[in-house]
Amino acid sequence: MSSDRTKSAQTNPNEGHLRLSNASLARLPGQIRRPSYDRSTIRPGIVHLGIGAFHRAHQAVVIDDLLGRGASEWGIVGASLRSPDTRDALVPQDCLYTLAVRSGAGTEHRVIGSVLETLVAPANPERLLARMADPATRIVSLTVTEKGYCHTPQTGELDAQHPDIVHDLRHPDAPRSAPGFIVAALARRQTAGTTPFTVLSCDNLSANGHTAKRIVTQFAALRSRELAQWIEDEVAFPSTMVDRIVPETTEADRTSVASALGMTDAWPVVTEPFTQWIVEDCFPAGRPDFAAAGVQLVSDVTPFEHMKLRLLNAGHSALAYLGYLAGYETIAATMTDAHFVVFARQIMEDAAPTLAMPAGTDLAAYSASLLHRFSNPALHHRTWQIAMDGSQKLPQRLLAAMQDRLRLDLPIDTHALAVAGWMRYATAKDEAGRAIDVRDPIAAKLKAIADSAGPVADRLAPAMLEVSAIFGTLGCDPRMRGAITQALGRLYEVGARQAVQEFCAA
Ligand code: CS2
Repeated sequence: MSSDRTKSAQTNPNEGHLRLSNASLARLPGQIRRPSYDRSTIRPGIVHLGIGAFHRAHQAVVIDDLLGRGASEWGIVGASLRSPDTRDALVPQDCLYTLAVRSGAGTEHRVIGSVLETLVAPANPERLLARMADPATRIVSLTVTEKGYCHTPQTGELDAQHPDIVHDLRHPDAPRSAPGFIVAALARRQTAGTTPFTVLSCDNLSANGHTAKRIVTQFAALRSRELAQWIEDEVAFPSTMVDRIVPETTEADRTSVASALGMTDAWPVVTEPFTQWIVEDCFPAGRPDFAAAGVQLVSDVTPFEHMKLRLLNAGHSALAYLGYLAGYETIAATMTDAHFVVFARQIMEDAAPTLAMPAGTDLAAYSASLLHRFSNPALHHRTWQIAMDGSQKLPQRLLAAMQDRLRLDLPIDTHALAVAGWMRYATAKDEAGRAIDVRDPIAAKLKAIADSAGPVADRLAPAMLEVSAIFGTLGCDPRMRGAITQALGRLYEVGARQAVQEFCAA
């Protein structure tokens, strides 16, 4: 999930025009779906950390459906851990917002009412902690992106040197990080004798529940052994697989939503028709009747999570780096190039033997549906947006499959070209020598490596492979070195477009 903070969200488009709100709901055109329930009767039961576009287009829609079926104690309090932009956009409209579902067939608009309150953690950490510690809160869910876990992506362990973790240990009652807030709130509940909430990670991490549990307990142990043990024993961290493509909202989206609504919505979210949520059914503190809203409840989500990370997200990242370098602005534009379609399909085919799916799973059909979704011409999903935070995404999307393929003695050329694409992108210079605005927690380190190696595959690839937080010991494997150096060499010699074309012809 990528950040959807944009400067434009701070402005109030069409100032002076009618604004979406509880009071203006009745003035929406009749065909626009809106909350079917009385919002004033809804009580919060979920605190969500990371209230960006993804949450609002995915989990909050499921909850909106459930509120419509009478689950009135499961409203959402949404918190931003950094920027006030979402709160500033939503509060004047009573936290209502529009979901615009787009496909080639047109756009369907729906107003979502499940978010009851929005908080900004840095502005008032105490208020958020109080909400999380409130016995009415039975689920704390998260979409804080990969880097929000303050972990080492390769190992999944807490990074105890992370500046936010260091800060949160010093200021346990005014934390900054997601683990800091969760541990502080759980500590309060333990002291008060309140049952703990369930922690529901909805980020694209491998084994996201296990990873969240490991990080939260490791952080708690730095505060108190006893607290860590209590969390270990008492707190549930079900894993989930979440899926819906949600590009950043643009000014053009705001304008088109305003014209459909006949009123202004400062921050609508735009998405595709497809949505999927698979959740491990482990909620000792209770949960809404998720299944009634189409959520799949399973006992082990791991195979589905790996399938999605290694087919969808891997395909996305491969298209994002190589597509960006080839000059394509969006995923849909990249997919108009037949060679990139073949390449993305090959990434998926190569990942398939590394998966252990339940009987009856049709990976070929799943891959075909992904290629169809990637081609959705109505979504403006920028390659640049998906390219963000590569250091945090590569391990679970591309490297885990490469490791498994090496173990199975299978070639890794397809994935090597995608990783080489990331390396070239991370140098922060495109094929025409223009600067790339690389967003990544270790962007500066990557650029320094690139600057000292120069644009020479034989030097750059091994130097990048030494970044152990990303590659771990896999970076030392001579087969990795060989395949990635060769792929990067082609990227420097002929450019991404031709390298992909040659790859498909081979
Ligand atoms: C994307 C994901 O930005 C990215 O890295 O790959 O946000 C992707 O769109 C979602 O995981 C789809 O469910």
